[in-house]
Amino acid sequence: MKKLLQYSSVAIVVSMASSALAADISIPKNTSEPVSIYDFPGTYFDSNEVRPADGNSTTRTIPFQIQHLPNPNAAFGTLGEHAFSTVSTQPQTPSLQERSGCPELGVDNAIYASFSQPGDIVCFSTEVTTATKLEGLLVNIPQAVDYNLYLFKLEDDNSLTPLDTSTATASTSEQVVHKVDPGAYVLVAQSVTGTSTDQSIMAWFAHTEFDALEANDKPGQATNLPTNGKLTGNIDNQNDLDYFVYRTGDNQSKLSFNFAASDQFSLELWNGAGWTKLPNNQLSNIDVTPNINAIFLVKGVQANLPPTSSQYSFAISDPLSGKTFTGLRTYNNEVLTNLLAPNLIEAHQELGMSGTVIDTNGVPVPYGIVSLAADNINDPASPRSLANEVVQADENGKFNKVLALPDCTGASTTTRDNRVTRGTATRPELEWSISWDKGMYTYRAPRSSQPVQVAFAHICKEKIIKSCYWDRDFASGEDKYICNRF
Ligand SMILES: [Ca+2]
Ligand SMILES: [Ca+2]
Repeated sequence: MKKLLQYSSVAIVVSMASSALAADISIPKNTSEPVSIYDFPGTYFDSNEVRPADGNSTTRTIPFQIQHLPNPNAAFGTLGEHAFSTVSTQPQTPSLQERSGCPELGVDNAIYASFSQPGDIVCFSTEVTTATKLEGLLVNIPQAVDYNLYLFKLEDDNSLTPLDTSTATASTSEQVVHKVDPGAYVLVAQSVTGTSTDQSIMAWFAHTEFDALEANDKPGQATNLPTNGKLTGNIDNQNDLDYFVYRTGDNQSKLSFNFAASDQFSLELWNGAGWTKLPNNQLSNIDVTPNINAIFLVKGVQANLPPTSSQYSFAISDPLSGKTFTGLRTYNNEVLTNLLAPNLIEAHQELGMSGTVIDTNGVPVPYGIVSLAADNINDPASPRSLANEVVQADENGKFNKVLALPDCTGASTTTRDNRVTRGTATRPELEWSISWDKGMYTYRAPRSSQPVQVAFAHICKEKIIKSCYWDRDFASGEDKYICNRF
């Protein structure tokens, strides 16, 4: 029953409470230090509501009866009967306990664990049948001792693959979390230094209603946020913590985000010494420096926990990372003749400009900054500004803004008829005199190498100068062509 773990370096004898069973289990010796939130610099957000760094060390309550480990010999007694059966010719499938050296204990169970000397191990195993976020806890760790906690997958060849480790040195609790597929898993607690007669409590939990971003319950498991994007998640149990890390880019100076959630959810930002509470359902734009990690934490509000079916949405971006656009639509809703030229937008006082701003990867930029402009280009060498607006897109990178255009007199005057060939009294042929300026509208993203620029007609005045129609004299049967000039 030799178990070889990845990175195995030291073999340690497993000894379980009242156990005659022993197996050699190798604990990975040189596991990397757990990622601590203290390793991260802070990000400043202007707020008075800051929670101290250690305010998160809530005492974990175990919501079920704590057992003593079952006697492992019982399993062998059962096996012995089968082994001596003369009827059975089937090879016996080894039990989880035989395969792992650790007694079986279903998820959502807790036991008392005690260690008589450094090196002692307490462990148990289980079979998981559905995809689950598996959480292991070791709590009530006495003062002046150091215990560690490990979660393993028990492979088909009975080797153990480490999934998560918790090796804090001066903590009263250790936690391991991993999202697992159906299979066999083993939770191992080991005494590292010190001895105590006090019992600790060891438990594991199966959380099945987890979101796609799990497992991210510890800083070292933080979900990487995209430069630009929107994520949704939930709180899958009262102790669920969702850590997120946002890495700012080489040239990034601004960070925009919005946490769309009910007041049953809470979003915090690590400031280097504590957790700053951030507002829900409010767009925030903050200053950042390039190449830093901003750490966000989503929690359920303990006094008013959200159900697992309730979602939060977190949109975040570098608002100055827009490169170009998709779905541009420029429009005018005024009543104008549109007689100057096909496909030429005419605008008198209003020019609507809309689209989606996207980054170099083609991803929409939530809250992306976009510059919209309209210019008079009667003299193309010296454009004159008609309107200029900087707008911020919505959480999907979409924007829609109507620019207000000023009055004008018109450098060009064009005469056009209204495309009616044989006018009637109710639908006469009209001749329009249109005074207008040459205009150019511009969509510009912060990282545009070339802005989108299109000509339009800035209409100053449209006036009917002649109206003609055919009028029938029913007495004579003659048609008369009648024109009015204005
Ligand atoms: Ca979650
Ligand atoms: Ca989580």
